[in-house]
Order: sequence, then structure tokens, then C-alpha cells
Amino acid sequence: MLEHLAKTDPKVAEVIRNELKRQQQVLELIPSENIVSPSVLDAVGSVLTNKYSEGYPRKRYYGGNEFADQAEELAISRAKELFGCEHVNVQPYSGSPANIEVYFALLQFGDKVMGMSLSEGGHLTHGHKVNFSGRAYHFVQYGVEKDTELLNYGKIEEIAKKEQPKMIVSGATAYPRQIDFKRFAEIAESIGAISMADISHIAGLIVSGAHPSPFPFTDVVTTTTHKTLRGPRSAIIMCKEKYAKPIDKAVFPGMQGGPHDHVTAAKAVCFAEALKPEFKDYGRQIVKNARALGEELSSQGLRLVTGGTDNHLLLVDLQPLNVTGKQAEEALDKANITVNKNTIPFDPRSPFDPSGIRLGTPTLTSRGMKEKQMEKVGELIARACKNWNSEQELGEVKKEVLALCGEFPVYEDL
Ligand code: DSN
Repeated sequence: MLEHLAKTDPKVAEVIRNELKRQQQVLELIPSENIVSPSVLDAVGSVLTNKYSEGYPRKRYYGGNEFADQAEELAISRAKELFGCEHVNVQPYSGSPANIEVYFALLQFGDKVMGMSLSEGGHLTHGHKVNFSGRAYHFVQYGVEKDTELLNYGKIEEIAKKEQPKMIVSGATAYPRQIDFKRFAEIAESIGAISMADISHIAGLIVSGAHPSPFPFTDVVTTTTHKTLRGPRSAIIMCKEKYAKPIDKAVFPGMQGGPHDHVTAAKAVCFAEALKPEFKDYGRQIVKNARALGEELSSQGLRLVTGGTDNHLLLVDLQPLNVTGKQAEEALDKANITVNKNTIPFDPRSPFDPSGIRLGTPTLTSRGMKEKQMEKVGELIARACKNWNSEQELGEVKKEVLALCGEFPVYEDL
């Protein structure tokens, strides 16, 4: 790897080599990350990056698009087969632009929309006040219940009936339980609103049958391709045929210029990989691993928001340990365990140093780890959190982390 770069730009080559080493030597538990296949890396690093293809297959504004068309058509047909959607646009650059493109396509500025609040598990683009979504549209935010920390669909329905939004957005980035997309679609339909599901975090679980699908009832579905789906850093928008035209127009020329053809090709590769039977085993193992990790953490005295998980992630409330999210994240970093600090619902602390950490199993599952290893990982996480200010103890944990990483190597040929 990097044979050319190493000669022409050793500084950047070194940065990349160090990042490779980091990925090989840490237990990566950020739930929105994963390890793509060497084939996805090949496509992302390919000559398709040189091409301009504004427009859509066979309707481009530039010549020379025979092969870019083929890449995009492969991505489209594979995405349709994978998700069972009527229409798909594979050009969005990433998840945030994809969501904004949906709003731009189907709403007028100032329209009322409902979305889950970031502080209770949603996403910036689901209406946070500092985000374009919250500035350009009138978002009404829903959250979880204080006692159960779960979505209350009856309450969401009540808010929808009272507020009469034009669109209801479902989906989350820090909600460890299943989302009832059918219920969301029914609520939207009952008030004549458009239903939109952002399945970015759980797309890989959905195509594996490890989480219920938002298809066929949801009007518009967005997903990133780089989380549980294990593809390149990008996104797609899927929708019912009746929304195809405005969605396509909003992506190009509404928001974007030329699509990133190299990434489109990598998305096609990722979809083909996710269509293989073994991907179903992978998705199911992610959930089994998250459950096993949660059980170990609970038995070590850590409190899990909602008491456990149905998906790929866990939200840990560190308050009983008297350690903050920031302190835990930094301590775990020293022990080569990568997590992110995260607010918990109704967090008394600030997002810069919240009360929780968010953990996910997609990357460790890609490395081949199973329930047995999750027990060990849980034990190491608990040990590091409890001893967050002991350099010596964190050093001991790091030794065990390195040994475990050595047993489950990644990118050995790079
Ligand atoms: N930043 C992503 C996450 O970590 O959940 C969502 O965009």
C-alpha cells in the first residue's frame, strides 16, 4: 500500500500508515464506524475520482461517462435489490446532505417537521437549532420518556396530531432499542404527513433481518453507507416512486454538483457484499455481540440506558461510577479502547462533558469477535472506567487490549 505516496509525500504517507496501525491496535467501539473491505478501498482509491458526471446515467452534462454510468447503474440496481425500495438516488455525498436534500425536495422553508431531539438520541439534521435543518424549517422535537428512556409512540402521535407537521422524521444515532418504523409511517399517514426514516445507524441490521425494515410503508428513507452497512463514507436516498422526481432534482442540480463516481463504485461494491448470505450472519452477530457486551457491563455495575440493547449500540450512564463521559473517553483512549462521550437522555451535564459514553459492536464484529470476546471487552471497559485516573491500571488494560487485537488482525495485507 502507498508505494507511490511514500515516495512523493512521505509525510502524508506516514499519517496514513499511523492511522492504519491505530485501527489495527485499538478496540474500536464507536457505533457509527466500521472496517471496509479491501475491495471497497480499491474502488474509493480508483481513477473514477477523476471524472465529472453531473446529471444522471445517460443524461449527463459531460462526455466520457460510459463507465461512470455503469458504476452508477450497478449501485442503483444493487441498492434496489438489497433494500427492496422503489427508487434510489445514489449520489448524496454523505448522510447530512442526504437529509437536507430530502427536506429541500419535499418541503418549503419554514414548514413544520417533527424529528427526534439530538440530546435524547436523534441527529443534528433532525432539527437541531444550530443545524441548517433547524434554521430553515420549523422543527418540533420529540424525545424519550424520562422513566423508561424509550420512545412513547402514543405521545409522538399526540404531538403529531396537535402540531400537524408536514413531515415526520424517525431514526436515531444514540437509541439502543428497535424503532417501530411502521408505527411512525401510520402516524404520519393519519395526519397526511410524509414519513421519512433515517436508518443510517442500522441499515446493515435491516438488510440482515436483525431489525425491522422501514419498507415498504415509509415514504422516504435515507441511509449512510459507512456504518453497519460497511461501505464507503457516503449516503443514498430511497423513496416511493411518486417522490422520485423531486428527490432527484433536489440532489442534482438542487444541492450538489458532480457525483463522486469513485465512491458510487464503492457503494456498488458494498451493496454486492451486503447481498451475500454471510452478511446476514454478520448483522445478526453485531446484535448478539452488543447484547453480550451489555450483559457484561451490567454485571460490572455499569448502568445501561433503557437497561440494554436491541441493536448495535449501548449507551452507558457513568453517573453511578462518579466518572464523566469525557474522563472515561480519555481514559479508554489511553487503554487503546476507542469510544465517544455522549449525552444520556435528560443529562444534567453538558454535551462537551456529558454523563455517558456510546459503544457499538460493528467494527469488532467485522474483526471476527464474538460473544466470548465481548465478555472480555466489557470487563476491560469497566476496569478502565473504574480506574480512569490510574495510569498504571490503564497501562495494564492496554496490554490486554493489544493481545486481543493481535488475535483478531485487520488489514494484514496492507
Ligand atoms: N456522527 C454520526 C454518529 O456518530 O452517529 C452520525 O452522523
